[in-house]
Amino acid sequence: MQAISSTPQTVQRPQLVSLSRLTMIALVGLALALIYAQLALVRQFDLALTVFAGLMLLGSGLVASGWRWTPLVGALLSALVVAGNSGPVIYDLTHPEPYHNFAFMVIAVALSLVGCVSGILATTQNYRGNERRAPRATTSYLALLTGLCAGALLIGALPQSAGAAVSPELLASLPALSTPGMYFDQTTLRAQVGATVALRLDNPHGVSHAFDIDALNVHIPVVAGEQSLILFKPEQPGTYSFYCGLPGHRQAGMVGTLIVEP
Ligand SMILES: [Cu+2]
Repeated sequence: MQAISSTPQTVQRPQLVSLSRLTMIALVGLALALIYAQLALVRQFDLALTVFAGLMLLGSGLVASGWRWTPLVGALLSALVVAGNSGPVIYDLTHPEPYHNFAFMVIAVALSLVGCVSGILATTQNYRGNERRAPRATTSYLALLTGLCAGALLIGALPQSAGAAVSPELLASLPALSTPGMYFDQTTLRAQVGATVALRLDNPHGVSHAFDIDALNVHIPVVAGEQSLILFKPEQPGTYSFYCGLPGHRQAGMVGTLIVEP
């Protein structure tokens, strides 16, 4: 047991165990990642990201205070970032095509994992009070996690190099479909059977969107502030629904109809 006086005036705060420091590093890393997401991915003020970043810094400060239970709060906060955004997290991790978003999410999830596990272990050590150093395997686990992240980032980068490239001039000359908010600016598109459909997908909105038609196997992501090329050739006449595949966006009204005429 640790020597902690029971009189409130002379309470001795325990020294930080190594894992508490690791929890703090993960929390600060997550805060920086959220700030980065706001600057580089969303490119506009986002209240949720700002609140989460503030919470991470607050959590890190709390862990630094040295109270025994605080790493557990750090662990919960680390887990909250990912669990509270599970939809976008799963979407970004399974869609490496907007690579910037994918890479960001891989690193954020890794930091969250580190913060969560180290926070729980640090709390356990704090209450047992007989071991202050991190377990020997910590370095190996961190190295393994870094390796897994690097592998995921490398694999995620592969389809990009194989993707079709189109010049900005050509892209600019195409008719556009835009996502100015949680909607498409056109809800009806028309096409001819056997004729190639080429559209520019403009996304002036501060969040990622996508143009998806399941029946035609068309899935075109577009990150915030960017443009993408929509290119497909319908072979069957009919009415198809297009939508944005980002979690919750379809339900929010990002849907439309493609009419393919014979
Ligand atoms: Cu969307």
